[in-house]
Amino acid sequence: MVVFPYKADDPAVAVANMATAAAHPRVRRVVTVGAADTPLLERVAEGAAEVARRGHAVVEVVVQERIGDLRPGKGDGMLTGMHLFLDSDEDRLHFYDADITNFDSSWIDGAEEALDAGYPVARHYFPRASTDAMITWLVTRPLFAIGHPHSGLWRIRQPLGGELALTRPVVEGLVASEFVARRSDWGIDTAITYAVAAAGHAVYEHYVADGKQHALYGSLADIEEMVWECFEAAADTTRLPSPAAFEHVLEPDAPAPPAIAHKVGYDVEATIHLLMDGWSADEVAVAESLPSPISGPLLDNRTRPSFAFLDADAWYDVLAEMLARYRPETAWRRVLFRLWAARALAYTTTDALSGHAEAMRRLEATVVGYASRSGNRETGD
Ligand code: GDX
Ligand code: MG
Repeated sequence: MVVFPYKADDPAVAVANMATAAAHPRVRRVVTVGAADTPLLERVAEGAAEVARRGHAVVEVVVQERIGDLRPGKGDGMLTGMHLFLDSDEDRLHFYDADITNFDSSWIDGAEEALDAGYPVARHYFPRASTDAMITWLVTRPLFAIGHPHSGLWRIRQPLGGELALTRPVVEGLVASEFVARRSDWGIDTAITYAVAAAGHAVYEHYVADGKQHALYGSLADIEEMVWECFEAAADTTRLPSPAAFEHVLEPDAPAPPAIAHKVGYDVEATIHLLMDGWSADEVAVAESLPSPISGPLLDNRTRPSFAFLDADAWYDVLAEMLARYRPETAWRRVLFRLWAARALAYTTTDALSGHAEAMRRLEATVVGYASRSGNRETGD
């Protein structure tokens, strides 16, 4: 069974992806789970009816249920997909984002091969521009490394990836997990990654050499909600037990194709304005409550751009402070977003200028360094 969570993407792309999945010989059921407030879902449903007439698979479009207790978002979409799967007699569940424009049968094949080989979890990973995936690189993997330094959790390459395949027992465990079942927002991917590792399942990461082509965002403001929801989910895992050792197979990667290596991930100038504009009194108060090496240069942004202070070491300190003090309230969320945007700018104007391969090497080395720094602190080394 293949599930596509869907919100406001191009309906033609979503329908084409449903058709690709429905034509796959292994696929018996394809479901697009739409957000409740998306008028475009009707267009997807019309296209899906046509796909259903042509192929062997059952093809459906449904509106997501209210399952979690956070913002109703992609998480409710994926959880609805999991419930439908458990109510069916299918034995494997694949998820793919609905907006992938280079989705073909090889994505399903790659995951099926890993499941055939006995892995209960297959995840796709792929080359990305060095300034893309700034939540993965600056939030999720660092927080996993800081919170669970001795676990393999932080080694998972794309812990936020929406492309993965799971066997039935894995889905049963996820639906039964309170931590996962409440995650109706962007935190769902983080929760799934953590819960799969915590359950001890072997994870196979399949490499898609061509990368994933999908709808791009304009400025980093478009993913502000994603930043804090992914932060909150990852921060919550730091209060849970560290996963014990689990098998993790990583298919070897390859140099990024030129189109990806040379792509700029976001608009730098627009992001500088995000950092500087619209400080509320509450945000200033939150920023002032942080230690002075962070609060001083951060608050300078009220009069001039200031982000060079956030090198990798300073970012570790910010994350550690945030883990200790953060509250899921507007002012904290806004300050977290500003700090994250500042760190993204600092990285983009230094490490990212050294070429794709070197920038990726430094990003990976930073995560490894965070795990040793946190691990050494725990053992008092
Ligand atoms: N049902 C439902 N409900 N689907 C949703 C909703 C929602 O409220 N919001 C988004 N989606 C769908 C969307 O249509 C797409 O198929 C998928 O979820 C991902 O959303 P998209 O807007 O394409 O996000 P983006 O920026 O491509 O993020 C993906 O990569 C991130 C990352 O790796 O950094 C996505 O898989 C994220 O979960 C992930 O954090
Ligand atoms: Mg997308």
